[in-house]
Amino acid sequence: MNRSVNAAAGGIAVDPPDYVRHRGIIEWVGSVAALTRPDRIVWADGSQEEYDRLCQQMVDAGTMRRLNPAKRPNSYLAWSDPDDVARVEDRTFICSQKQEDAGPTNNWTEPQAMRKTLDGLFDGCMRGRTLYVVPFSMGPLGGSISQIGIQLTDSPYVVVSMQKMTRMGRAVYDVLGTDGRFVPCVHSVGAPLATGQKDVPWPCNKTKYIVHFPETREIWSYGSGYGGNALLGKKCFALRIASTMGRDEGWLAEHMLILGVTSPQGRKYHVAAAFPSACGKTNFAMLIPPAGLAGWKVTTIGDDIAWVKPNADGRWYAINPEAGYFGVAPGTNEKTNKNCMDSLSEDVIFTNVALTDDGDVWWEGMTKEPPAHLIDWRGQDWTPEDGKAGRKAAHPNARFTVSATRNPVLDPDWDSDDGVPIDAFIFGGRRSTTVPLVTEARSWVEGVYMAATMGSETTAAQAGATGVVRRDPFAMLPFCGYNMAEYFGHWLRLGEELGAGAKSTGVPLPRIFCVNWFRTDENGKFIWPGFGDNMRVLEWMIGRIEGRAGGAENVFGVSPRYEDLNWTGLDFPLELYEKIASIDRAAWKKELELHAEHFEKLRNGLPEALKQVKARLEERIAA
Ligand code: SAT
Ligand code: MN
Repeated sequence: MNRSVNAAAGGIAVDPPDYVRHRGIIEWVGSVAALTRPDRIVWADGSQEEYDRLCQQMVDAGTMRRLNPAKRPNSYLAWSDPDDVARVEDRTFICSQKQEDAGPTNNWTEPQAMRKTLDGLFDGCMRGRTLYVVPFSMGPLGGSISQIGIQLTDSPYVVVSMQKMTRMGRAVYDVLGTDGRFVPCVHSVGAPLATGQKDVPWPCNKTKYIVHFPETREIWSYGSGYGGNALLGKKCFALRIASTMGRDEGWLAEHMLILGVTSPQGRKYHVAAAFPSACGKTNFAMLIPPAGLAGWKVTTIGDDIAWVKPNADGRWYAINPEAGYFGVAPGTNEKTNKNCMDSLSEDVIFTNVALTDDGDVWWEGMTKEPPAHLIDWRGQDWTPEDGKAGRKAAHPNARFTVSATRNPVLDPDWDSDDGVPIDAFIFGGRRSTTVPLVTEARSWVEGVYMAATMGSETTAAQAGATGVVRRDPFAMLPFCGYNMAEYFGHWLRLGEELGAGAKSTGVPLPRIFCVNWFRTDENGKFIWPGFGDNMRVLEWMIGRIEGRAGGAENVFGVSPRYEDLNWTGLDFPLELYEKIASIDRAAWKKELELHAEHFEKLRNGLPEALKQVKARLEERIAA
């Protein structure tokens, strides 16, 4: 068998290990090797030995440095190319057969034309490099909601990152057997090496393409080694391809954290919450309740992505398809997220943070006072004077990559095969004005409307300008693999189906809440303390679910009055609360005009029910 495959691979030895019995995979690897021409093929097995060996290899090559083992055991720091620091949304494509299936929010190219472009780019692109075959499971191996992918990559940084971020390794082939379904993911940094050419620490290419073929469930990524551009299990598979699978198969792939919250009475609930990138999902998922709310407990199931499946028992079960966290480092500290800092004490890959003189890491916001001297993420000397002049020591989108099992508040069910039942969905954008602290939707349709019209100010997680308000429906704008209007319809339909089913099962639909932690005062300072104090909002939500928390109806739904929130241990006077809870009619008139523009853009296939909600809101605001 190997000989014919090797011939098909253009003479490169494919040599699959004995435990790979899936002919389709072997042939596919051969065909990609024939196109990309790597020097060799390595079948990654996910072992510790492999991880250590690749890290050592990258240390030798200058891609990573080992941190001081006395300070940060088994940890590494990588600095990327300054042009490869975030997801590239304008280089991300959904290549469905028909343009209307990608919809107006996605870049689209006709699939045959894109394949031609990719063939050109990938032709010989791995010369001088190793092609790694990386098998991974999104979700527990063999779990009822899980899916399998195989990533081919010429980046060892990606291989070790995938080992932290997914269930990666040879056991995946046992689940696949001889013919199991997998999503093929092809990735190259796009930097072939001529014979004798010296490599650079972070190879990448100015030309970047992050391409999805939703009908054939394929991913091709070229030119970047960073984050969601390169760790293809994450946004490309678990959101863009999986959202399309979910549309076809009746489930949801969402940009949501999942947390467990246990009341002082010992009742446990599960909440899934959607926020755009770099808006504190990891902090919310690891929240430590403030002293005044002792007795409440929050545990993490996931920090970025949720796959949610309605079940015959009338409930919605969710898993975290990932196995690690690729979180934003800047701003994280012992106060804002102690659990996260504890997770980062050892066995971490840091990217684009600063290096201290004693071989540890530092980033803006990690400590009040910066160290007297650092090497910044570009490898240059840095002192607090540079900081005052506005030069950051860590890139604002600097990240840590760490296994979920390092999290001290990891939920005992985080790895459960069938997921956890969801009691509420939360949607939150980053808005310095207009949107109040928290509102509960009156109905499923109004909740879907809130999520569908959500706006958020952009962050460093995406290349381009920051702080610009854009519509980011369901926090899925860069991640929905099909027509956004149709996606709204999918949410409405699932709600209808389960809502109808609720009559027989007696299980109500999950509640929908909309939140905004980010209102600012005249000086641009956040008014709401956020972080642990978000527990106050969570407590109110649980109170609503249990039917005991009060609230007042406004134009959008139900929000807590000042007295409906638990203020124990926090000095937050009514006049401040009014600043973050108020609804300014003039601002909302403007906001609804933006909703109108947004709906106009999405008019093809926009569900009638959402237009009706909008008309009702306009009437209420005018009244
Ligand atoms: O770079 S990632 O896409 O993985 C992170 C994010 O934007 O949420
Ligand atoms: Mn994310």
